[in-house]
Amino acid sequence: MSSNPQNFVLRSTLTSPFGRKVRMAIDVLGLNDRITLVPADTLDENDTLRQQNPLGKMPCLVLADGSTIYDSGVIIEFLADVAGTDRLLPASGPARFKALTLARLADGITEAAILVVYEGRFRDPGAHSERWLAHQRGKITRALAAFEKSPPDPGKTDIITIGLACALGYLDWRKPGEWRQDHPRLAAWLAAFAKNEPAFERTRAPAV
Ligand SMILES: N[C@@H](CCC(=O)N[C@@H](CS)C(=O)NCC(=O)O)C(=O)O
Repeated sequence: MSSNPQNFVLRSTLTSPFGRKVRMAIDVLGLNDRITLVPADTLDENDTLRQQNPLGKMPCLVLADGSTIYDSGVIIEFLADVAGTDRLLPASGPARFKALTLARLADGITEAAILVVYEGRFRDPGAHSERWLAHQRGKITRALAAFEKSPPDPGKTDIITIGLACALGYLDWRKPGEWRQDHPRLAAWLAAFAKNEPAFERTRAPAV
């Protein structure tokens, strides 16, 4: 490790599920001392987030030279590289691409859940599109079914389990739809994972 390690700024709220993925990775990789969390407001057009990430999305990692890295999966790969480990993602080969694909599947649950939540947040109640909501809920249901059929190892913390735990944590928190009843293996998986990986509880959004 370099004698003068670089520090970083993470733009994210404590409530962002994608931000939680990165905060979990930071914790697991032992990088807490090198990262300062600076909250972002995605709705504020004057927030520098929009210069740091033209998409205006968090999380966004700001390096010492002002350059930025996004999105959450890329940030996690970068931080694992900084920490000099491939424990979160195999370095190469079929296992790497299998892991990246499953990690994207988990992220897709969060993405669809966010769109369901945003429908309620951005549109007036009378303007909600049930068709659109059902379309997003279908993605969540199918992805949950895939993980229910074949849950990852709850004893392992990696890019898949971090993403899946944050997705399920977000479903529990924002409740875009009930998931526990129809996915008992996944509910048991989350409990086992949370027991094994304390970073999950440590990164839980604070109660409001
Ligand atoms: N694919 C992105 C998704 C990030 C994302 O959707 N973040 C949400 C907050 S959890 C956001 O910034 N939403 C504001 C917006 O979409 O304008 C990632 O993995 O980082």
